[in-house]
Amino acid sequence: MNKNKELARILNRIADFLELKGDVIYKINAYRRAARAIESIADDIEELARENRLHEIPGVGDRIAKKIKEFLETGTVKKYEELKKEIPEELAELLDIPYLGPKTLKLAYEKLGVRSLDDLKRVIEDGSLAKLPGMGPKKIENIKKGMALYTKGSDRMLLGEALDLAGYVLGQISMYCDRVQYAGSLRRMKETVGDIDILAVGDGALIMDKFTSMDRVTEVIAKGETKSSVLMDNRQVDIRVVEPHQWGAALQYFTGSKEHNVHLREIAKEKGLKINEYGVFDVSTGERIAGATEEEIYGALGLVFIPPELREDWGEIEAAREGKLPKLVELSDINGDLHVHSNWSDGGFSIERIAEEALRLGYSYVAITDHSKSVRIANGLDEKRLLEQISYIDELNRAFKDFRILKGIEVDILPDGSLDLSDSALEKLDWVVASVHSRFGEDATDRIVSAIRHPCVCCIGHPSGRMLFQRDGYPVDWDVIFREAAEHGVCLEINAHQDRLDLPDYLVKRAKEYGVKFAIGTDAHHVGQFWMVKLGVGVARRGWLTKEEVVNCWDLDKLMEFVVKKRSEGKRCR
Ligand code: DGT
Ligand code: CA
Ligand code: CA
Ligand code: ZN
Repeated sequence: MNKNKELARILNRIADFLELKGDVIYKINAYRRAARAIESIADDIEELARENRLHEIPGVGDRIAKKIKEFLETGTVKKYEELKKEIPEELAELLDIPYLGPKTLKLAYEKLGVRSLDDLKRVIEDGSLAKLPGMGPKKIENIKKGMALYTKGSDRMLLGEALDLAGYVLGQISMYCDRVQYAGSLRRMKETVGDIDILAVGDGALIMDKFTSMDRVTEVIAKGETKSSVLMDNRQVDIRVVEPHQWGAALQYFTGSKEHNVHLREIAKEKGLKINEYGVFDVSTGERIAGATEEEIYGALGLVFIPPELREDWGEIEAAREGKLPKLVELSDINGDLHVHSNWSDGGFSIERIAEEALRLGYSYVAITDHSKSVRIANGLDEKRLLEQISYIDELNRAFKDFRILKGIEVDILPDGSLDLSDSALEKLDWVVASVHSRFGEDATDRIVSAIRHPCVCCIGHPSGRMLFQRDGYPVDWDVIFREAAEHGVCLEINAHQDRLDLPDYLVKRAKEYGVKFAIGTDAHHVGQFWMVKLGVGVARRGWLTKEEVVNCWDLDKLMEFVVKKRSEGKRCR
């Protein structure tokens, strides 16, 4: 486990323990916020500490900075060790189960002696949990749902996590390989990844030695001449060494998906060919006709090259045969980030620092979209502070040429569908993201439709509300939302944060059919999180999007025209 993750885990555990003890909520949230930031920043925590920059991390004040230093010096945190003695660790782990709050868990622990997942299953099945005060059938149903999510979640990892692991492995072994690349669901940029599949060409014995002796390896599951598997951070990483003339065939086969490959095999069969991880062969003569590159493989089947993100058998093979594959959006097409939080709400960085980072990335704009007032734990902006922020940004913008900080907000969509700030305030902004942050159990269609019809709204933030491994989204009639968004010229966000990836890929593809436009936003709370835009582009590509359909590939003028048009048409409709 790397240092950032290990530290984040400890801080989260402290929060869990405090929660079980019923400590005050602001203290608990402080640990969680710091943990979240540390886990997702690209910077190495040791380096930040060495450079005396710990305070730049959101949520890290003096108290937590002290704990971080303690951890870096001693490998642990005293407070954590003390708490561990008071509360069984296994119990704290159960707090990771969605929909199972600390109050319920505490009760179950004290009254029914629940200390483990098995205990919890037992008290649900024998009905004793349902008999505790405050427990109803709905609550029990939710806990069951949470347990299913929890057990499902634990054997897969987030895409961001997988990229990090694979990046580490390639960094360790690429100098010993003639060729090396990751395949599998990771290459397809799937939102979660089971295990990591790596392919290499070169001296097998040497590569296997280096691969199995990397620092972060905790267990060698298998070590052979052409295939090995190890565990790192409790995740499996497989490697295969192949011959150069098989490279394309192996890469194609192990990239998958299985469904895509099955369909390809059918096509091969129709043509009297056979396809496997070694190549494409003529069945009647046994002659090998392709294998060195993926282009060759697809070509032999009468298809153009299909980008990995499309290989799900969602129609890409038919499209490739007809020459109708879309030209997919690329990371280099992105001109700006449209969802960023500053230290005016719950972000860790000043607007100046965010602008500096956006410039460094070559962006032409960045939207500051802090929370609005009803999101209290995030220190959301009321009208007065928003107006202050607006003049502040106007001032900063004077210094730039060919770059603009967009005045924005992530305004809350209230339960009745109205927005958390007045029209007169919203009209002063360049970019308004409207998001649902409450009542996740209730159908949100009407709320979102009201927001779409509001003249000032440019974008619906994290439209489904789901959090990977944590909670399902609220129920929504997607066809209604897609139709309305297309009709009123409102973007749906592809929230690129690794915990969200919302709108999910398959819904992006469906929405595209309605003519909806999309905005990719990282939801960064720290400049070290801007890299997640890559994940958002992955989702966009999996949803078959071109750069014309992603508004942050547009230049600033075109983007602002889109906003102005929506605003004037929206007003006419009212
Ligand atoms: P994951 O690891 O669960 O996120 O998903 P993948 O897609 O990486 O699946 P994995 O690791 O089991 O296998 C990697 C690729 O190998 C998979 O995408 C396609 C190929 N593959 C594995 N098993 C089969 C199979 O039974 N038939 C075919 N045609 N391909 C397979
Ligand atoms: Ca895999
Ligand atoms: Ca695998
Ligand atoms: Zn939000």
